[in-house]
Amino acid sequence: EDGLNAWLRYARLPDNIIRQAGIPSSIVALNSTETSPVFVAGLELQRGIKGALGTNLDVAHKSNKGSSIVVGTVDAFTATGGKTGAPELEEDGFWLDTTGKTVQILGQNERGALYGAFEYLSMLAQGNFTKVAYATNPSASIRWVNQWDNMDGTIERGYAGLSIFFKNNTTVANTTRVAEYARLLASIGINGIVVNNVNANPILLSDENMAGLGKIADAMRPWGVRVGISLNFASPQTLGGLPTFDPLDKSVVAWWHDQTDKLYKHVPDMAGYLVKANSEGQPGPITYNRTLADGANLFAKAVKPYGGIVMFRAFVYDYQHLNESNWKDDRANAAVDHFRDLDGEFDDNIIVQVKYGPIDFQVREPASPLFAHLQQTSSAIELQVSQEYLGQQCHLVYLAPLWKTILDFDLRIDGEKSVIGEDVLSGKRFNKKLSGYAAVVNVGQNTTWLGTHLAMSNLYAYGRIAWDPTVDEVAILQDWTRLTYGLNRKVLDTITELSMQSWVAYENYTGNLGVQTLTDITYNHYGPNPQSMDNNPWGQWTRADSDSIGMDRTVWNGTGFSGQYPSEVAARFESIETTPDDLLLWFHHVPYTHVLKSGKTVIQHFYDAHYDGAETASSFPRKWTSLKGLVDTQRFEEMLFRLEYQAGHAIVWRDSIVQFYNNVSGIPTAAAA
Ligand code: BDP
Repeated sequence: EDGLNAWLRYARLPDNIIRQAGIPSSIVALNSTETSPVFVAGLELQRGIKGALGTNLDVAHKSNKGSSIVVGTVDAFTATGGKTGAPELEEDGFWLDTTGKTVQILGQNERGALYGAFEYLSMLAQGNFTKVAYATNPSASIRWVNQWDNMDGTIERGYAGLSIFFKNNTTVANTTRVAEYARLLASIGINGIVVNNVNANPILLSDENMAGLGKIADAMRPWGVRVGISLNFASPQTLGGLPTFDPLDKSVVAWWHDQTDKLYKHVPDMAGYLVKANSEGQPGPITYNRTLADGANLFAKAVKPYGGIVMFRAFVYDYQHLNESNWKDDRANAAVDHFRDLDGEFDDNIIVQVKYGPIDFQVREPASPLFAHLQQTSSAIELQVSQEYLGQQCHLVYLAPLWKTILDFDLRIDGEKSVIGEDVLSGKRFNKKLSGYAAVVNVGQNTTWLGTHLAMSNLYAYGRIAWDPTVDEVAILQDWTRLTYGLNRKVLDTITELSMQSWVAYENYTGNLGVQTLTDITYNHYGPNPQSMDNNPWGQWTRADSDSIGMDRTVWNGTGFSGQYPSEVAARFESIETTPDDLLLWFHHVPYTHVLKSGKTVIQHFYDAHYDGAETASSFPRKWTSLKGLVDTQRFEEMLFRLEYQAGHAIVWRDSIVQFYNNVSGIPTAAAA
């Protein structure tokens, strides 16, 4: 198996399990045209049941007398006289009832019905025939992925080959993989995708490419996935030939409205725009002394008549002006500094998209404090399924536990419970309809989608978490494992063990105590390079010297970052005593000999953790080898190759970091002393 079917394999279940299934004898997809999600849901049910249970069911479009699996909207079902226990559902939600003669899969809308079909199939494919009757609604309305695909077909921070969307500065003619990707996304409840890189090329707005976007949207629409695009702020000038791209200039406003009108002719249900402005060399409104809100509102007004939205990124910082020798300089402050005073200035169809931590997808970061400042503005979190700083899919790192540290974090805004996933991103805390999730997912042409088989648990987990951030990270990992590798207990236990150890191990061998991932920061973000973590213009600094290490981000003595949190949280991080060990060096600058809560010194923790992490990674190939014969040969061999590589690279990491800090501090390890 080459991985192309990911978790939608529908592999035949063992006969003794199939015998317990008791599946109705037909499928009814209510009121559906051939490109509608309900029709697609009917075909998917047919495909999945044939695959997992070996039974061929017809798909009809009207209710019949016999027992059936009915999929459709609640409205369509009740309009034909159907009786259901479904409660009032929210957008994209569904009701699944397998208790009666008829299995009811009823969505609030067609997309919800499709999600219900996938959920039912997920149960069947895991050999779970329990009778259930429940409704489920997504935690948030925005559940998107962002591709960082370039128009020439390369992918920024992509580790799985070339783009499935673009080639030679235009869109691909064959959209087979695009549709297959949409199917994967739909199966985990993702309802939107931005197809091009945030570092956007204006050429996407050529007539030919707009037509191509139309084809991409056509391929994804049946799966309920709406397409959006990233914009380059300077396009009116670089593509449109105007003398300016000032967002308040009338000709610029007219140009963007015109482009938007044209786009909606090709993609009538376009989800909207994603904008990276005034960051890392990208143009933006600040160039003209306009505010970020002025810039965002321009696009918001253009898409508003079409029901579109604007995802405006909070990842705004100006690396040219960061200065490591200025003790107070701190890139972590940038997002709140830029957006704090703009709360209330954004149109209501704008969502500020905030990276989970204040720096940049590091192995450990505190949650972004910006969520506490966006009270009148909608917000979404940006996660990264692509493991840019986290081993680039050459290392197994199951990311759900990392994401949960952020999503489960209580910001205590105004002294009230304000858990990021449950309260803030759900829109409940500040009463927002638009809010949610975006994840950078750089799938490519490789048949494994992400470059390696086990990395796909991250994509799966992302969708499940965006649907319900309170979900258990082990439970979803195990659903994924059964769907991807079958029901064997040993396979399940081994993949669970490896995955659940993987983030901890990676943190141990790459950067401890909140010091950040000690990787090469200059460009490729891969492999150990602790010396690059100081004296660089990107503001990712450890501030290590011969006696001490860590960024002092306190208000009383440091960069003031801890003061960006609501008072209860700020007080906790302000003091060394109440800062947890795993974020100590994020918030404080301490001697290497500082004693942690664990009783170890900082430097000894560094040494030990690097040995522990490398040791754990070195056990991965051995444990995986025990699955020989239980996992098909191709996926077994390809994964073993990666895990062996990881075990070796973890030693490179261990020795580089240990030696580096041994040289810098002059302190031998306790074992050597
Ligand atoms: C950094 C990446 C860079 C992205 C940037 C962003 O290294 O390639 O363009 O984030 O998110 O992590 O805009």
